[in-house]
Amino acid sequence: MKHLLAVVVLIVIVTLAVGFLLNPENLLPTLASEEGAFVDQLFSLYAFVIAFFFALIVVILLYSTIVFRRKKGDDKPGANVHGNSVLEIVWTVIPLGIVLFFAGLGAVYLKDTLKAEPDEMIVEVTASQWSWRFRYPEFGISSTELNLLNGRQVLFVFESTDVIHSFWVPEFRLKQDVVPGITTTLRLKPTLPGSYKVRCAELCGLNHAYMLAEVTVMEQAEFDAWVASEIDSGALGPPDRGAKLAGLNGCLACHSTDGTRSVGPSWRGLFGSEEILEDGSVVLVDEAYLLESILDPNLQVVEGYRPDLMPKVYGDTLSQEEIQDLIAYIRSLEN
Ligand code: HEC
Ligand SMILES: [Cu+2]
Repeated sequence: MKHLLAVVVLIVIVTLAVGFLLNPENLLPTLASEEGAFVDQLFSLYAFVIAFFFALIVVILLYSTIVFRRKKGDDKPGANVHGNSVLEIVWTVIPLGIVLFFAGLGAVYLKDTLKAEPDEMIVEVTASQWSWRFRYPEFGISSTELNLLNGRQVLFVFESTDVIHSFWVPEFRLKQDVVPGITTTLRLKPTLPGSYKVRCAELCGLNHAYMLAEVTVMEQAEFDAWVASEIDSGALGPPDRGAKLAGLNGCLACHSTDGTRSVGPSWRGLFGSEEILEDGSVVLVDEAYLLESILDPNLQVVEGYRPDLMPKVYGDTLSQEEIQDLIAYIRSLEN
């Protein structure tokens, strides 16, 4: 009886201590979405169940090893135990109950996170190796930044142009795979103004670790000002339009504009320079060469870079005009 009491007290203490250490408030970044609150509640419940089983096993193990260790001179064999049906039933039924309880709770929370609100804002997300693009059909604008309104639910509609990516903003907690060939969705309601980052959570190739996008949760006035400035940028000249297109089409995920080498050659000082190709020949970078490099990247591969990395889709996905704007932009980076 004395031992049982000691063990129970120790189990309670260890459960509370470990449960507290595993608390999501200590482990996860700040919470910035309504749906994320369910995730955190589940997490802290799990943490206490995990802590309890940890305590149950480790306390009994250590207590028995220390308190019931063999006394000096005691050479008798130990008691021969053949099994205990009551104990076996108990340790089957209780965990089963716990698992079923969590399954039920998970279903209830999942239903809540999928619930649509009438004024939700739609954001169409396109993921490519290795960049994110966001289209806001309500305002007719596209951006490489994800700007959201504090307190307004968003319906994300995801598409991938190449491989599987995964949309994840740790502060929002929820995560959604972005799969080529199908459309996936996710609902979220941001609840805390601030700056966060989208991180790709599915290994998607060479620059996966750099597949980030800025997220800003803002109030109405700031959001309206941003929408207005994006709409104004429709009146830009060709090089500035090209600069925007380079971001929106993911070119900048592989090409720098400051001279640093990335997955592909930098665009700084490219125009008018002489480029050495894989077959040893030398070409002058003029408009015709740029056009060809964009439409058919494998025709002339730059020495020291891998062929087949640059997408071959731009002839289909970009208009003539857009390609001319991009060329104008690369040209403007002449020196
Ligand atoms: C996934 C990475 C990736 C993306 C995205 C990408 N490129 Fe490239 N690009 C490369 C690589 C690698 C090379 C070098 C190999 C070659 O010549 O094909 C290259 C080469 C080029 C060249 C020739 C550069 C030189 O030094 O001669 C141009 C021009 C170019 N890309 C334009 C673009 C434009 C415009 C876009 C966006 C519409 C784009 N690229 C998107 C990887 C990429
Ligand atoms: Cu990715």
